[in-house]
Amino acid sequence: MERIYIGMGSNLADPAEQLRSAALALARLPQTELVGVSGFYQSDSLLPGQPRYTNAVAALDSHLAPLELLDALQAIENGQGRQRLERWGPRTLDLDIVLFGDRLIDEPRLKVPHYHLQERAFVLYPLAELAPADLRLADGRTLTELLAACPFVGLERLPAA
Ligand code: A4P
Ligand code: MG
Repeated sequence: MERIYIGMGSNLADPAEQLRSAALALARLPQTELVGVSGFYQSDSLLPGQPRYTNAVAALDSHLAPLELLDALQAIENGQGRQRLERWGPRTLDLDIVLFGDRLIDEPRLKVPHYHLQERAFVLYPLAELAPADLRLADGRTLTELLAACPFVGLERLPAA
């Protein structure tokens, strides 16, 4: 059983509802328990000309292997109407494996920790609601250090629905 953090993002078709549906789908995964879901945060898209994003992080305890989990996440994305028309295009749902226990994974289909974790406030701040502050990445940095280097700028925490 390993503690896994999933980054969730949506900027189409009622993003908050997309994230709530995704959390229900995560809770139904086999060999997996949904431990928690952070609050929802809105921010501008990193790419200009796209609608604002709503992001959150979910914590799971799971016996699934990393690639089994990736397959399951992609099935959930597809089930919620994700269309991959262009890389980084707007999307109904994006599910990224942010952390998988303390594993370092470097496979063609899966890089963990997620490559942009340290520069993305919309992942770090929701993650901090669920993870211990002394959580340590494989490279030795703690979550507290990552937060200190990534200001809470441009993020808006939405009131609980
Ligand atoms: N992949 C590799 N590592 C992972 C991982 N740790 N978790 C591979 C999930 N997938 C991983 O992803 C492309 C491929 O990455 C997958 O097939 C998988 O094998 P994708 O979801 O199909 O494509 P994408 O999401 O367009 O690319 P990517 O690189 O995941 O985009 P990002 O980095 O997620 O950026 N602005 C705000 N405010 N909030 C956002 O959430 N997101 C993006 C998209 C841009 N701007 C944003 C946000
Ligand atoms: Mg993605």
